[in-house]
Amino acid sequence: MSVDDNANHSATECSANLDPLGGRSADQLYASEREVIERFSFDQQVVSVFPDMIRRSVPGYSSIIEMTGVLAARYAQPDTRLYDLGCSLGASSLAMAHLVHQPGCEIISVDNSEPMIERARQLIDSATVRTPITLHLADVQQFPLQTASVAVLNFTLQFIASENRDAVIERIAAALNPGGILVLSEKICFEDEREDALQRDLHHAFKFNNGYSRLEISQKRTALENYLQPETIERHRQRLLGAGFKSVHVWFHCFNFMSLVAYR
Ligand code: GEK
Repeated sequence: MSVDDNANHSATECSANLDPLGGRSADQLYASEREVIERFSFDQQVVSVFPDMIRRSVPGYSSIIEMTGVLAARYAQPDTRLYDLGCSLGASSLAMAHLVHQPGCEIISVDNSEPMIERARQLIDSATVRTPITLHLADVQQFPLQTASVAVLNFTLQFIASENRDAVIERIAAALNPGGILVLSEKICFEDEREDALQRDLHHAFKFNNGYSRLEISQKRTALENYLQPETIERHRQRLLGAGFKSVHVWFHCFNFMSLVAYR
């Protein structure tokens, strides 16, 4: 069954939108028909509904965040940095901060959206954590990286222009100590066209099931076109190995979303 087979479902039906970041606003940004659909941007409107939006749009989002903390707790090395690049409201940072117990660690969280960082600051200031978090408003493509044991790119690389992705991964590889890891989570595409179409349709069914209407799904897809650019798992693997990571292990995969660990 395709998502188009169920026409009467709408975002307003989704009232259970509590989330680990404390956001309670339902995402209805694309619920009304828009004459002009501008490119998606991480602005104040998006920030105000972001926890609900990402949870209802990314299969396995909560597990990926939780396991980012579990992975960081295993691979963090004393007196090193842990980077959360494209941190949004700091979900991955908080997951790491709760679980990382190694002494002298610091979590450095970077995002280039000012409203995101402002809201993240409020959430992080009100949390009690084991490992401190420092927030930076900056572009991850320029942000200087120092000696680290863990780097996280949870759904961020997909928003960086394809031609700049090698450089971002190379800089992360250079900053990571031997034994360190990169957690990379991304929306992906498939070489085979039919497989690609099927996985995209299943993702739309997931969103539909989470209360997004066909109109919302279609308008959001238009807003993300040419901005969120997915790549195949193979392309990611080649880039990571080319940058000097020793091995790459996909630990989560659902439809056209995956998360991998790259070992330095
Ligand atoms: C989470 N990791 O909750 N430099 C810095 N930040 C950027 C850049 C850039 N060049 N490009 C995009 N961003 C988070 C979710 S959301 C994913 C990450 C999504 C930021 C952008 O401002 C946004 O906050 C984030 O990357 C992507 O686990 O919304 O699909």
